[in-house]
Amino acid sequence: QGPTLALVGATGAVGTVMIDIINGRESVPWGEIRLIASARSAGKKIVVRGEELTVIELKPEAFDGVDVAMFDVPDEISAEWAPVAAARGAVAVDNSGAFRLDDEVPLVVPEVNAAKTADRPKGIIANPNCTTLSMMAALGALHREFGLQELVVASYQAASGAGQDGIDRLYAELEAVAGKGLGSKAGDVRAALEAAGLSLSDTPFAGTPLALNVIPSAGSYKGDGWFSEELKVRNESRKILGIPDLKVSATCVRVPVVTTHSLAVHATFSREVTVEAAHKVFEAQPSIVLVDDAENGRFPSPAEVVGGDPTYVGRVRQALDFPNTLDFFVCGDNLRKGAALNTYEIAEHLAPTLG
Ligand code: 2RA
Repeated sequence: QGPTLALVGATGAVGTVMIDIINGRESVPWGEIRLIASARSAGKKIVVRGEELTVIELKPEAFDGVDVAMFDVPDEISAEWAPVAAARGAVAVDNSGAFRLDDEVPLVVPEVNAAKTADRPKGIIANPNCTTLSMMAALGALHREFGLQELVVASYQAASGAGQDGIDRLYAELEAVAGKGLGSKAGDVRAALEAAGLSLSDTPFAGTPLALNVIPSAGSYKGDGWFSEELKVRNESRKILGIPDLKVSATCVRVPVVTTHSLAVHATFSREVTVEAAHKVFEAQPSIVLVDDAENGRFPSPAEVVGGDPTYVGRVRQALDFPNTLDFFVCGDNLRKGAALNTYEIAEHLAPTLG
């Protein structure tokens, strides 16, 4: 017998990946595993580690006897129910945005700041947004060695960041434009989508075609020119790395990729960093795979690494005019390390301390 693990949102997109991760583990530290979802999904049967489990409805009693409750649900559901789980004695590990910037809730990436899991006055631990997470293993490792001072990033975010609707929309758009020789005349992609009945007024992508395009808008507009994804990169990076005044500027862009976010990172350190030294740091970090032989066409790209657990790093360069600055490119599966995997790794880290 080990501690009891609950998964809230077991039937959602990230919940499904979570079950896949649990099923793929060689061994798990849990006794009971409990699946929880909305009344609509309660009663569904899902096989977890060879055992058919029945999804139970989200109610306060569902948390009785639970040691760790992982939440993969929208912000407002987490905001209401993570405190309920905590009040019933569980540690809530929350993948929504509801608590990430709460001073009494640690924001954790285990390979960067696992020790923070012990300091959880609300009984809640938050999982970062997938865009921030995709670069944290790499930045955390570099920061430990060289002291990060400034961070400028551009993201290339996959359609699945907008959930299943985002994936469905991308596939539908690709089908509508395929084989028509479009993309050389302003507005021709938009016209083809509209002709195919794909209205641009209800797309998850800012009213803009994603097929044959890139969109410099991710998340919701927050004023002064900034989108929520850009502010999350800034605020969450500062909190995870423990550098409250870190200088950060981000531009977040949606690209026609199904799953796996990428980021071009321009990171400045307190001392000179060579490519060789950076390679050594990346090679010593077990959750990073270094794919860096640009001369021979070897670098990470989403379609080549999707479905993988590690953070893939390549194109590592010492910035030509800035000796303390490294440029590099990272890819991370936004549904795995970016969401389900990191949440599960936090739960796994807690397991020996509970039950
Ligand atoms: C996105 N990062 O890619 C968000 C999902 N949480 O839209």
